[in-house]
Amino acid sequence: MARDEKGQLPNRRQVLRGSVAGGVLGAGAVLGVVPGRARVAQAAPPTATTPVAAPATGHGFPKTFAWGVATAAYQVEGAAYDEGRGPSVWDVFCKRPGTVFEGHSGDVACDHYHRYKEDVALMKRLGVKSYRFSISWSRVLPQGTGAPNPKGLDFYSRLVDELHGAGIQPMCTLFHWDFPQALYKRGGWLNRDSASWFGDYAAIVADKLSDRIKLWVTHNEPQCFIGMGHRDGIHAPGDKLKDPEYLTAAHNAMRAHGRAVQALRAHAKGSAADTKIGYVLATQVTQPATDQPEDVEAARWAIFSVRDRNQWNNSWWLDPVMLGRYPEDGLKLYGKDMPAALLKGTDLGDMKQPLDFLGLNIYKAETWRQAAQGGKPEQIPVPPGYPRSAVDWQPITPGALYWGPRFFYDRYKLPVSITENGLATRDQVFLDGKVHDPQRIDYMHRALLELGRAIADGVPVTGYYAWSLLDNFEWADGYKQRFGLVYVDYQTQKRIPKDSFDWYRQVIASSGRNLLGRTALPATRVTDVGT
Ligand code: BGP
Repeated sequence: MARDEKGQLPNRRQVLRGSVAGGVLGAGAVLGVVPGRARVAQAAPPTATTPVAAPATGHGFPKTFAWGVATAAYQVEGAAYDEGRGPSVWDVFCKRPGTVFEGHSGDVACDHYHRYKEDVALMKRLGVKSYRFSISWSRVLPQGTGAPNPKGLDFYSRLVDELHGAGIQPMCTLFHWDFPQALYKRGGWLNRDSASWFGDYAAIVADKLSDRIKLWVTHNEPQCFIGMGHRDGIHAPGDKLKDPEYLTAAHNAMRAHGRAVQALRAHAKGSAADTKIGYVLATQVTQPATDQPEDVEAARWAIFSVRDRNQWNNSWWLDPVMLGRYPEDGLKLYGKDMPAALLKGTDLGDMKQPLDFLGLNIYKAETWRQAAQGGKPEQIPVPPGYPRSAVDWQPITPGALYWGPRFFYDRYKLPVSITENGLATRDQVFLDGKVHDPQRIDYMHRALLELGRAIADGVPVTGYYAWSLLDNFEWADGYKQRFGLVYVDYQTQKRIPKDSFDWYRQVIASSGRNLLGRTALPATRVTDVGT
């Protein structure tokens, strides 16, 4: 596995750092929040940024809640060379030796391009209300700009029709990392024109599909495609830019987001009020070690501070887009490495376009507390043996689904949608022909209980999209990691719904009500050792 410059495992989602805090947490316990224990809003006086707690019902999923599943084009479509699709940076990256686990690529993936009807039928059986998918930019525009490829656009048109036929609302992500190779050759995100390239692409997609798509996302996780792709070099296109260039690429990606929002609003058909546009972050969530207000504020400080020169912070990627400014601590940290030109002109205003929701991809949380009185916030490390998924960066921390939505809503005041949440496991087909994945069920159960609690405490959450519908091409991990509710045999393309598929089907059918009282969460706070 690739290691970073310090010789450590790559910090995919900021794997919790540091040494063990002796005995603060039993290894089998899970960092999270215990329903029924004192809630923060009860323990602490509400502050200007803290929503006042609604009476705790333990469940808050509204009738309109978008129970969903998510995928992304390069991870599931395959058909990489079919019907006029142009190459993306991922096609090229995968062919470079040593980049992706065992040389895997998305050439075939789940063959969703040819099997989309079967996959939509699976979603219908699952009962999801919404499906989040992404469009391959280079399938629609093989050169990234210029003449569209009608066959590429038609594929998405047929997919959207199929979804509507199944009563499933599409949520379309314009960009989920597969940047057109032709535009990369023209400078990629370092080229200021990248903003208008992306805006023009958004307009073409809106012209074709906005009569049937009302939910839009511009970028998925800019931290990953810019940070991991252009700074760490462990994702496509595999560049290792120095900070000034890395910050320029990030800046242009956020300008592109602004352009795309403008283009979507200008080209969307139907009533403007029906068009809902969001931006999706790879969130780095923190949760407080206890309900005490000082720990809550330590966690809040940590979630929005820019402390290290890497992409794993939230506010560098959100403040410009939501508030029209870069965070002060980040500007101080980068100093002269932040090109002064980026702060001049109208760029920041252009990035800040009105949005309808903030998309949060939430997989885990760090735990923070205030040290001794007058001390600084500090992170509590994950103890040895702590529960983890099959990926290094994912300790099991369900409290992320409470504190993440709450902190992000407090700061940006936008409704949030959980655009991804899920667990990687090493699934297999058992002797009985089924795929049993109790860990995924337990993970999602805990996560949804916490999310329901956030809603009950007043955070507007519009939907939850499980990552993922299908096992798929997990980027540099290839097909090693399985995140799906449906198992995919990549040799035969046979789909086998896992146990979690049936479990989620029942959750959706009951609008989340059957989550109640099923299990009491085990003691999960760092202060609850020994239970
Ligand atoms: C998110 C991506 C998804 C998916 C998921 C799983 O960052 O938006 O595309 O890949 O993470 O994580 P990973 O593939 O990095 O293990």
